[in-house]
Amino acid sequence: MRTLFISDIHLSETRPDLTRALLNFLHHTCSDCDQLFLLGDIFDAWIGDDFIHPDLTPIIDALDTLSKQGIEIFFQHGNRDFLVGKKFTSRIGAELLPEESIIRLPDGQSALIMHGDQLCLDDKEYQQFRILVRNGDWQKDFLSKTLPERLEIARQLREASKEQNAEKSQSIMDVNADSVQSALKKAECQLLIHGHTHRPAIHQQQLNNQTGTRIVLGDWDKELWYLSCNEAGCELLHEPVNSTH
Ligand code: LP5
Ligand code: MN
Repeated sequence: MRTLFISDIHLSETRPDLTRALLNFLHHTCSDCDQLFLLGDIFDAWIGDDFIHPDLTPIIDALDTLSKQGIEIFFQHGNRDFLVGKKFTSRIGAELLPEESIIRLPDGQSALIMHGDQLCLDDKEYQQFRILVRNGDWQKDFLSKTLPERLEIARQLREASKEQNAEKSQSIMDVNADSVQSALKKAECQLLIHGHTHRPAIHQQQLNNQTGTRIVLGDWDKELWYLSCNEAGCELLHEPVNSTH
C-alpha cells in the first residue's frame, strides 16, 4: 500500500515545465500507488469549473486515467483553487475532501491533512480575506460574472497579494504554533500534513505529553516535492522539476 501527497504545484499556462513535470509524476511515480492526495494550490488560479485552460487538459485526462485504473484520488482546496467544485472532481474521478480531514496512513497512523493557509493566524489581513472569499454568496456572485471579468479579478488579486506579501515578514506568513497545537488536539492526532508555506520540512513538536509531527510539503517552483507513505512510514522526497524517468 502506497499513498502519495502533493500540493502547491501552481499549474498555469505560463509554466509548461510544471505541466510536464506533473504528467511525468502521474505516469511514473503514481503508477504503482494506491492513493493520491492533492492538498491544494495544484492550480495557480481556479476561477470556476467552467473554465479550464486547454494547456491543462492533459493533466485532467491523466488524473482521470489514474482514477479509472483504481487509484483513489482526493482533493483539498488551497487558497488559489478553493473554487474547485464537484463538477471538476467528478471529471477526474476524485473525491473533494473537507478542508480539514483525518485519514489513516498505510502504517496505521492517523493524520490530519489540510492545505495549511488556515493555520497562518498571524496573517490577519489574509484571514479576513479568506473569510470573505470562502463565503457562499460571495462565491456565487463571483461565479456569475463573465470569464473576462473573473480573469481580471483574479489578476488583480494576484497583484495585490504579491505586493502585500513583499511587505509581510516571513514569520507572519508561517503557521501559528498555537493553531497547530489546537488543530492536532481537536483532531486527536499526532501527525499533521500540510502545504501552503512552501517550506518543506518535518517538524517535531511537543504536544501535551507526546511528540507531535508536522510534515510540510514543498511547492514545485524549483523542485518537485512529494510525500510517500507506506507500511514502514513516510518519506518527504524531492527531484528536479526537469528530471526525466
Ligand atoms: O497566494 P500567495 O502565495 O501570493 O499568498 C497567499 C495569500 N494570498 C492569497 C490571494 C491569492 O494569491 C489570490 C489569487 C486567487 C486566485 C483565485 C481567483 C479566483 C477566486 C477569486 C475570488 C476572490 O490567497 C496571502 C498570504 C500568503 O498566501 C501567505 O500565507 O499572505 O494573503 C494576501 O495576500 C491577502 C492580502 O493580505 C489581503 C487581501 C487583499 C485583497 C485586495 C483586494 C483587491 C481588489 C480585487 C478586486 C476584487
Ligand atoms: Mn497556498
